[in-house]
Amino acid sequence: MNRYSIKMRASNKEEGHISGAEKIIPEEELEQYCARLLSRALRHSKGKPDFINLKIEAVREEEILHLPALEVTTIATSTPEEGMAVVLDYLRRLGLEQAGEILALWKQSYCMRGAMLLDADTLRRLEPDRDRGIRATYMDMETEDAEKQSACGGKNHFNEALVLATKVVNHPNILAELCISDDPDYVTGYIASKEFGYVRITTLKGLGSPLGGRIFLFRGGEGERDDCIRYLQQQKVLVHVGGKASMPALP
Ligand code: PML
Ligand code: MG
Repeated sequence: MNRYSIKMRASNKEEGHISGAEKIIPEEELEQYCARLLSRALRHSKGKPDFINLKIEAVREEEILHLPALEVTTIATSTPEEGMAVVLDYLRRLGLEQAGEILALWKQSYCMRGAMLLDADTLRRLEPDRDRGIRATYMDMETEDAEKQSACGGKNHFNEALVLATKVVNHPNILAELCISDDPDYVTGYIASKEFGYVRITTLKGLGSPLGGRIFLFRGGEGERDDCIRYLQQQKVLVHVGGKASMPALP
């Protein structure tokens, strides 16, 4: 099957970044998805874009890594403090003694476009560009059409985050991912790892706060870091919900 990667990003001079999304879809759905992503860019609550970029690239089947979606658990919390205590507990389950220090560093990711890549042991930041951070990209969810289309109509925080987290924590040198949304109306966040899957925490920040960011916790050497960054930014991944299959071997 011929597939294409589509990436959309929209911005304007007042707001800066307004909206972004990506898909990996069969050729016959390309025109339909371009129209949907354009519509998403044009109708965003943050404002009207004065710049929209649609990037379309062919993807060969053999380039795609197929992964089963992480198992999802939801933990109900009613305050950000309770939510943070849950994250702390899961970090400790991973044997990370500096869990408190890791939580304190999370704030540094709030103004970044991508995620912080943090050495879980030395707590050294490993991103080559600290403002940009590391952007995990080239990934999508493989589901029945109806579900996928509804997910594409507007932003579906949960689906998009599950896809991203599944890709990220499947790299052998990533221990976990931590995420707080930067959407002021969205207070659910998560911690994900291969050990315990995707743990949704229903309140991880205060309503109305635009502050959010991601940390990818890394363990490994210099060469592994470069390989990990290449995987996060370039490996094409399709995440299967309720199924499993893996084509190219994991890096
Ligand atoms: C974002 O893209 O703003 C992050 C979304 C986090 C989703 C958490 C969830 O609903 O499970
Ligand atoms: Mg966001």
